[in-house]
This record gives sequence, structure tokens and C-alpha cells, in this order.
Amino acid sequence: MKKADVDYSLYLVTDSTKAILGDKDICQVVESALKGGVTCVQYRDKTSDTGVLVATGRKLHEITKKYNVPLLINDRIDVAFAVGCEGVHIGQDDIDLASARKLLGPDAIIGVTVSNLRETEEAAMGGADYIGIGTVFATLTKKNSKSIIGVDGLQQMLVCLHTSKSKIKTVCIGGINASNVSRVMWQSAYKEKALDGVAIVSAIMAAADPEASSKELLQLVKSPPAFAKNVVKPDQQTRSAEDIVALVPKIIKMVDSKKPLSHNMTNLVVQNIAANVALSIGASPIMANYGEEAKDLAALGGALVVNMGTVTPDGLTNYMIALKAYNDAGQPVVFDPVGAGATEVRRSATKTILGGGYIDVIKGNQSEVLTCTPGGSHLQQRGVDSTAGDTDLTKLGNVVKDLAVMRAVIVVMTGKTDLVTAGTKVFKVENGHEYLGMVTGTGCCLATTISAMVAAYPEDKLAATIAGLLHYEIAAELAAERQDVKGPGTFVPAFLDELYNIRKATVKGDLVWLERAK
Ligand code: 3NM
Ligand code: MG
Repeated sequence: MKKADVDYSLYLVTDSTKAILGDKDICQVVESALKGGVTCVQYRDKTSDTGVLVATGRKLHEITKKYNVPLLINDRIDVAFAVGCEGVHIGQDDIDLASARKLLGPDAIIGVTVSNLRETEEAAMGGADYIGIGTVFATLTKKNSKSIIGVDGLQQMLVCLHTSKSKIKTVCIGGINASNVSRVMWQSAYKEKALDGVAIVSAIMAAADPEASSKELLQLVKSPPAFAKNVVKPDQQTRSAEDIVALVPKIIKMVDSKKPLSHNMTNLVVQNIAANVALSIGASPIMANYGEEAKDLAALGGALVVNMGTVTPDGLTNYMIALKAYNDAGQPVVFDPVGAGATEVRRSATKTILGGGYIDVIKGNQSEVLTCTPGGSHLQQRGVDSTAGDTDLTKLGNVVKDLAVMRAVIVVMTGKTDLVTAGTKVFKVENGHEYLGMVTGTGCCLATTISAMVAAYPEDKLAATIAGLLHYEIAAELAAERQDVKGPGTFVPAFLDELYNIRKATVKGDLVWLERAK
């Protein structure tokens, strides 16, 4: 077996503890996992005597050889040498990479555990064959994890390897199981260096049927998740603004005819107005903050809005359940990180939401969006309405582009000029009215509007997002200009009227309103 041919797709790491292996025989479990399609095995036993390690290692090697799968030994070069297996896996506290290589020779497979950029670079430069990146999610299997890096951290390390043009193979580890594996693989592959596979302990070693679990996991590693079907395509990103504006009437009509569900998990302050906005644009609103309802609602073909307006621990749990339900159903999710940078609780919740599922559209003001960028979690925002104050649109454009690429999302950064991007081109929208900033919940209702558009026209979420923005902001202009509107109070009902009027006019083919798009 040549090292270059090793397939890391489904990498089993064994565990001999009572809590995971139980009373089962390790060799039988590994053999059934191999039958199920495991492509690489690491024998990891932190407690047994050396004699047991060597004896078990030899038995395991007889088995893995039958399946033409490499066997690596955790920590122990001497055991790997005695067993005569294909290599070792070493952590940061074990023997150093250079010495391991010297002892085992150039043909041995040597893998290294990394949890930050420095360790990643060192392992890649030092000639490791692969790295195990972790800990992705908190896991009971390894309670002494140095850091939980999330999908975020994983993405950053892959970007780093991509930049340095490294050929090193990569797997991730920690809390990977059937419920998240296909999402993690997909979210770690967009544009940048892709993950080669996943390393798994308990989801196979503790499974009732390791063969069936391995089969399922391998299938999930290789197949894109449901939400990936309608990701914005490269040619949709490079269109002209005019091409997108030309699609707006069609999208608004789609909302009118399909009446998509807009499922809002939102704060008390805006529930009423968000529901009215949804009705005015022709969508069907439901305000449902209980996560357990999401599975049934997602099956109705609508979109979810996660609005972090009044985040609580319970609320966060509910968001995560709903996010998973919509991801599994392949239905779109709009994230409104209200006040994301205002408190430590919100910064942490933002990280949890972004790392715990796939978001189609992130919509926020400047400081909210900046808080969603890697490294953005340290930014301090004053309140929910404040902006970070940067007016350099080119610079901001690059920030939103990077965010869109890294997370494979559409980003809408609202402000005097709104920026919209899916990663390639930044579209600027200059519409809107200052009254929008004087009424509570108008940002939240924009997310509701966008959710209806992407639900009605999922094949082109970028155009749908821009359609939502134009419908919304031009309605605000038309309302503000009305004779009967004297200020923010009279603006609200007029705004609902104009949202409705734009829809009705568009359905009739009257597109005068759209001439205001700028
Ligand atoms: N190493 P499970 S996490 C062995 O972060 C190991 O380096 C980790 O177990 C690291 O698949 C981990 O059951 C345990 O979550 C992974
Ligand atoms: Mg170790």
C-alpha cells in the first residue's frame, strides 16, 4: 500500500474504555467497521500495558491487511515498530515529528493532531502525511481537549493550507457523527482546500452495529447535504446589476403566487410587524419560537428566520434545533444576528449558530456582520442599532466578500449603502429611507422579506435577496413621500400599504416603482 493512495474518507480511531467499547471485542468491532467501509484505522489505547498494545496491535493489523486499509498506532512509535504496521499518529505532547520520522523512515505514515494555525503550519512544513484537526465539537470521548475550534476554526486552518499550497492530507476529529458529518465535510470544502475525511471514535466504536454505522457515515461523507442543492452558482454571482434587477418582478410574483411560509423565530418586539410585513408582500408568516415545531414547518417548503433579538439559553437551543431541521429539509435559513457584538452572550450565540448549521443569508448592520467574520467575535458593539462606523465601502466590500466565501453564504450588510454579495461581486443598493431607522423592527422585517423571497425562488438566492431588499426599501421611499405621512408613526401603516401596493402593481405588470432601484 503506497502512502499516497491512502484514503482518509472515514478514519476510525479506536477506544478501549468501558464507556465506549463496553464488553465488546475490539477486533470484532474493527472488523465490522471495515466491512462497513472504514478506510483507515488508528489503534488508540491510552491505558493498556505495552505488551497488550503490541499483541492487540498485531491482531488488528492482521485484520486491516485483509481489507487493504492502513493501521496506525496512537502515540507509540515503539509499538508501531513492533507491530510492523503502516505508521503512527502523534499529538502535540508526544514525540516530535522529526524524531518520529527518523525512527520510522520515509515510507511510514505519520499523522499529527493540530488545533491551531501554528501547529498546522509546523506539521505541514515538518513533513507529516496528514493532520487530524480538532477538537471540532465538544465530545465526551476526549474530555481534556485543548480547544473546541468549531467549523470556523477548521475552515481557517484549511484556508491557511490552501494559501501555502500545502499538499498535506486533512481529517477533522471531535464530535463527528451522522447528524453533522455531511455538513462539516461540505462546509470545509468551499473554494479552499477541502477536508479529505473525518476521524471518528464513538459514532462507530460505541455503535450497536458498527458495520451499519460505518456504511451510513461513509455514504454521508461522500454525499452533499440537502441544503447544498441551491447554493449560488458562480455565473449567478458575476451578472450585472441590471440582469438581477430584471429578475425582480418574477421573484415578487413568485412570492405572490406561492405564498411561501416565513417561519420567524424572533423577539417579542417585532413579532407583530414582521408578520404584517410578511402578509403585505404575500408570504405566509408563522411566529414559532419552539424548535420542536421546525421539522413539520420545514416540510412545508418555506424559509426560517433566526433573529437573535432576545437571546436566552433556551432560545439558543431552540434555534439550533430549528436550524438543523431546515438544513436537513434543504430549506433556506436567514440569520439576523441582532446586536451580535453587544454582549459576550450574543457573541457566543453568534458563533454557536454559525458553527452549528448552514445559513443561507446573513443580514445585519455593519457591526453585526463584522461580528460574524472570523476573529470578529472580539468586536464590541454599543447597542443593537449602532454601526462600527466604517465608511470605506471598498474595504467593507472585501470584508463581506471574505465572509461570504468562507461560510459559503450570501451576506447583506445594511447601511446607507447596503452591500450584498455571495463572494465574488459586491452589489450596492442605495435605496431606503431614514424613517426605517426610526421604527423598531425594520431590520428584522427585512430578514423576513428576504426569507420569503429565497423560499419562493431558491434557484437564485442572490437575486431573491436583492429582490427582497429592493421591494422593501423602495416601499419605504414611497411611503415616506406620501402626503399623509408626517413621521415614523404614520410611516408604519403607509409602509405596509406600499409593500402591498408594490406587490399588486408588479403582479399586474406595472413596474414604475422599480425604476427607483439604485
Ligand atoms: N482527539 P468522538 S477529539 C481522539 O481533538 C480525539 O484531537 C481529538 O471522539 C482531538 O468521535 C478525540 O467520539 C475524540 O467525538 C473524538
Ligand atoms: Mg497522543
